[in-house]
Amino acid sequence: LPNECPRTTQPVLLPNSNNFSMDIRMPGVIPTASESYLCVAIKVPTERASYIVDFMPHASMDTAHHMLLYGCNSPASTDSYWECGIERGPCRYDPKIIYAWARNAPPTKLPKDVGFKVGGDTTITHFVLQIHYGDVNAFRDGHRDCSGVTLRMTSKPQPYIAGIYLMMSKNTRILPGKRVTNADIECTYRFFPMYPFAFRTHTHQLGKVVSGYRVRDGQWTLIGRQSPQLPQAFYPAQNPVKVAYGDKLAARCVFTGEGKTSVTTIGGTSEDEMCNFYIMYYMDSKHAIPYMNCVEDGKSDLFKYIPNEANVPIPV
Ligand code: IYT
Ligand code: CU
Repeated sequence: LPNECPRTTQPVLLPNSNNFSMDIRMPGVIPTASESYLCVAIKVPTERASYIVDFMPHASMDTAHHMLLYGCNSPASTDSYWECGIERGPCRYDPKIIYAWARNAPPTKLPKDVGFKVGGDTTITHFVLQIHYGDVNAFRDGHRDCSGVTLRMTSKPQPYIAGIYLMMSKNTRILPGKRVTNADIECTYRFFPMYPFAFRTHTHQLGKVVSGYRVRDGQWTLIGRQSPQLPQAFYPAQNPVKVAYGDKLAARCVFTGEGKTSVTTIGGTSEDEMCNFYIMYYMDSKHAIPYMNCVEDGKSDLFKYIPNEANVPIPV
């Protein structure tokens, strides 16, 4: 029945086990403008910690362009759903991306014994699902959208904890007409080992290719390289690297200013740009850190040695 959505549910317990599932859905919405973003929040059970071990997306391919799942302390609204584009985001502060679905991209699978920890002593008390709707003409027939994601969860502590390492540029300026502008990001890793298993790239219109590497003893090992014009999901890491204390993490976004008549800077609108390389990793639960950021500009002497593939646009 097109106008009856399964309701966003509180945890559904499976008998005699630590396992349960949470269904996070749009509550039967009709987006009114094309390219709009809608968000819905649901409380995480917080009495004790739990672990997300699998994602099962349910998205209507004809209307949902992409879905992002965030964890946060405080959703940006208490409404049953809200517009969460540029003015109001998914969370009041500090959103943490957990999952991405994009049309025509393969599903993200967590490795065995790996879970995202939420609730309990973590700062994640709510999930917020954000859906970007494309062409809303598909809603002219009056049907309602219930796209979302079902999380398979367990209260059983997992041996490895999943996390996200976000690399982003703050200072990039793309000059109009200039064929190539690189945004380079670089940080030295100073924590217990992490094991990347998936990556996601994000730019707006001007991004051509985004690549991320581990650099150790002058040797560059690719974690992932993708066109940000392809569906912006998490893709499997291209090499099974271990990132250890003292390694460098380096990322490059290649932009073009061709066809532009004004300078483009980093910002939230589609007229601005972003340069993001996300690494999804796991760490031993004994000393796991669930979120890390790197916003340092890359130093040119390191990037002199970046493999040439990082400069080669991916045809789309
Ligand atoms: C300025 C910028 O690059 N913003 C990115 C990265 C970002 C994500 C999160 C920055 C912060 C965050 O808390 I989560 I501070 C950005 O907004 N990226 C979008 C989504 O918001 C995640 C994207 O699609 O990657
Ligand atoms: Cu962006």
